[in-house]
Amino acid sequence: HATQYLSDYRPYPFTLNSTALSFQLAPDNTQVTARLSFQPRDPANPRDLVLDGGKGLTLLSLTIDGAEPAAEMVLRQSETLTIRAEALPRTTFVLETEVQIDPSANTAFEGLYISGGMFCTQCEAEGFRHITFYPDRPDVMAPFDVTIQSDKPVLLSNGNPVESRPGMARWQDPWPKPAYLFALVAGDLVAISDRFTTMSGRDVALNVWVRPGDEDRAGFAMESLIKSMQWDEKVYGREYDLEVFNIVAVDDFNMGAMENKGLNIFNSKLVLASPETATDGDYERIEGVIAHEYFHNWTGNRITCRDWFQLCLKEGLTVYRDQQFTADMRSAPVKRIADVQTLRARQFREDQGPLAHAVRPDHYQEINNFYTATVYEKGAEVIGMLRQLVGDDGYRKALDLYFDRHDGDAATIEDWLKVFEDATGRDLSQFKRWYTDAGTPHVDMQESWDAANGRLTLTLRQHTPATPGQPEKPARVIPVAVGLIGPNGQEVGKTRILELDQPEQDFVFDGLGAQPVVSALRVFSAPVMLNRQIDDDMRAFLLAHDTDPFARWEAGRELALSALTDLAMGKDAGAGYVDAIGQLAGDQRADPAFRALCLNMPSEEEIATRLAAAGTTPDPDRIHGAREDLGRRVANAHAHLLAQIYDDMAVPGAYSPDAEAAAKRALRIAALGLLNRIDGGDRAEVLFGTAGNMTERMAALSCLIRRGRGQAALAAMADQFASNRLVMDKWFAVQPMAAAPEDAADVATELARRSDFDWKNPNRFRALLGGLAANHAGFHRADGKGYDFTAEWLMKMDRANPQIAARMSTAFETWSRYDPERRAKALNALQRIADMDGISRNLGEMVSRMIA
Ligand code: BAL
Ligand code: ZN
Repeated sequence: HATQYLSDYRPYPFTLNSTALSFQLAPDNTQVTARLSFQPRDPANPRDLVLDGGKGLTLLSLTIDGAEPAAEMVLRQSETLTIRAEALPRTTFVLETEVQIDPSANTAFEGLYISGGMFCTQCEAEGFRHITFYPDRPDVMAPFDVTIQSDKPVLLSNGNPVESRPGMARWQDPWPKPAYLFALVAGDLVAISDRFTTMSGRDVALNVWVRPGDEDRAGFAMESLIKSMQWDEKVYGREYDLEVFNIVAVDDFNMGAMENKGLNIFNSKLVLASPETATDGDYERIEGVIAHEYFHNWTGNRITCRDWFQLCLKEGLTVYRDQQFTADMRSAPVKRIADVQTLRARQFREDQGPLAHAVRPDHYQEINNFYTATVYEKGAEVIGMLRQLVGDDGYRKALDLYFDRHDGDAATIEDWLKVFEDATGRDLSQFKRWYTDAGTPHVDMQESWDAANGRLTLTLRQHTPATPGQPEKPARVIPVAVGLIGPNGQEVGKTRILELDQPEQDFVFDGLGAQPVVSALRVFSAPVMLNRQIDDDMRAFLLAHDTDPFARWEAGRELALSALTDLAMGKDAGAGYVDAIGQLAGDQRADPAFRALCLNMPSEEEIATRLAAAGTTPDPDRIHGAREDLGRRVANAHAHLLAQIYDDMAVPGAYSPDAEAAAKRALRIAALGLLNRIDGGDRAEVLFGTAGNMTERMAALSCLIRRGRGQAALAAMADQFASNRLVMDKWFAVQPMAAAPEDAADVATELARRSDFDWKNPNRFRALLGGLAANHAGFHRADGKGYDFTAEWLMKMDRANPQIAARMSTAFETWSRYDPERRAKALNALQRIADMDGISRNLGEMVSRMIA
């Protein structure tokens, strides 16, 4: 499979003035007519017209300005259609093609496909080429005019509706857009509707379209949309720009959701919610993803990407924006801590292994493999750093300039950095390394205290380990936010941002009366691993006194991680953590959400990542044992307090997904998880039977499974929710996830035999395989059963849906950090995948990178 390089970018030799599409929908025989008005960019230098077009397209007819070209002027290859320059006019011409496609055979869910009887599309990144022949690249933009003929009652596309009668609808999108933002939906749908008046007084019709019967679960999505529209006007000055905004929920969807212009398509799990079926986490994700897709209207659609190497231009920025939104809607410190946890669990893990890549990669085989935590989450972190370096005013000026200067453009990271340089005068050439260089920097901090002069010197050193293809990493500019806390627990001075831009640098703090405790990397000011000399007493001091909520949480985290890594290596540890966590748990002044975050111990995966970063081979079974042991000790030491918390945090009355009630439930569940280690599962059993919301029921179910007494609850849930796919996805996921490590792979194997393991549905597949992968010691079972089960299913899925197979193959991304026996078994499984006949470009690239 050919590798694409950023350095090979060339503009398309034609401009596309307009795109008119006409669809005659039928499940196995849809006809698509495309009328494309092209203009050669350089008439003096005639060029072939090369269009993308997948294997599934059958060309029925082709004309240029109404006439058929000679047969030898048209060349069909497996993924392209070329029309020779000799057959093309030197000025504007219209190419008209008619193709036939088979949506009912489309199990890859790229292009036009059918989900539950409804036609729908997914075109990002390169799905449009499976609909018709087209220059399927983000820098070719045109206004679209779309006619749909179908017997389905609801027919939707991008833009504004201009004509509609039974069996037919026509839509026009005046905003030039690339093909990846095209969408079409045709189905038997119902809407919940509302209206929004924009800041300049324009009236917008809002609809959330769902299957009949799901209307009562769509209200929260609509509320979230309206909040998003208000927020983007207030915070970024961005106004919506069409007469309608449609959201459609679809059961079979490869991604979470998609920002098609004016017609966002969502995985139904990110739209549908009711207290009986959705958890607090689901509600928060729905709010965040509705916002994310809406925010793309400006950061992604009005300003799009020149090429797919620039994916982080829209994704990093839009994630940054949705994180700000959630921080404003809920608790900013809690959101920040949660985002750091996600970053470490997914992105640090990615950066540590064979799949490490830059935020802006410079080569790929299959772009769908680069919708990663690095592009998205680290891409957002990079923007957070930029903001710290230029300040809030500088950030606002730069963003205003970005929207002014690049509206309507297909832009690059160079364009993005230039607006910051022009708006603030700051040179960002060194900062750009955050975009071009992969890997998580390690920052070492040393303190030296000069009592005679009241002077503290911090020596910071940076080093970034090699990543595939990038052996040497020059120093970057790293903003390290530092605060000082006096021995009495009082803050000394303000938080300072130290700009570390050399391999090693000293930073001096003068005029200090006594040696302070350093609070380092406040707000997690840079996505780095910080190593410092610090003992448990200092950590406990910071956990008690730090005024920066992130740093305070981090101190507790570090206490836990140092205890857990020591225990996993057979050392005696944990006494300091057990004491400190009891004090924090009982601190009534602290926000319940914050206390919950502190009570949740680091995951086994996180412990493994920490050990590997320190050069120790992680042993999954010992890590599991260490975590169980420490949890039991916390529960025994603070049984009374935890029981009190469990009782006090019960939220009376009707369920509400608001942040305050969710925080109480989070703390209650954290206490339950600890108590469950010493009460045999009795509390969980009561809670499962009485809880009026899915948040507590799922927590109780997970606890019961952990105690080996989940059977009755599982049966009851399957009975009650057999026809609710989203709840059954949770049911499939929780079993391998909460199973004892020695049972997890067998549990997954049994579940895969069930008739309702509808594996071609991406959510169901992700539930089962993701559930097993989330059970660290279960997936890495010493006999290789977890690896074999996963490999078999990846190979099966690859034949139906290569994107999903490739995405889920990341279960293996850390394989090389384990012991030789596990490594041999994992490699063997990966090798079997690599050797499979007809492996897709998606899975083929992932596996070859992992075993390189
Ligand atoms: N653009 C793909 C889905 C998302 O990031 O919004
Ligand atoms: Zn996005």
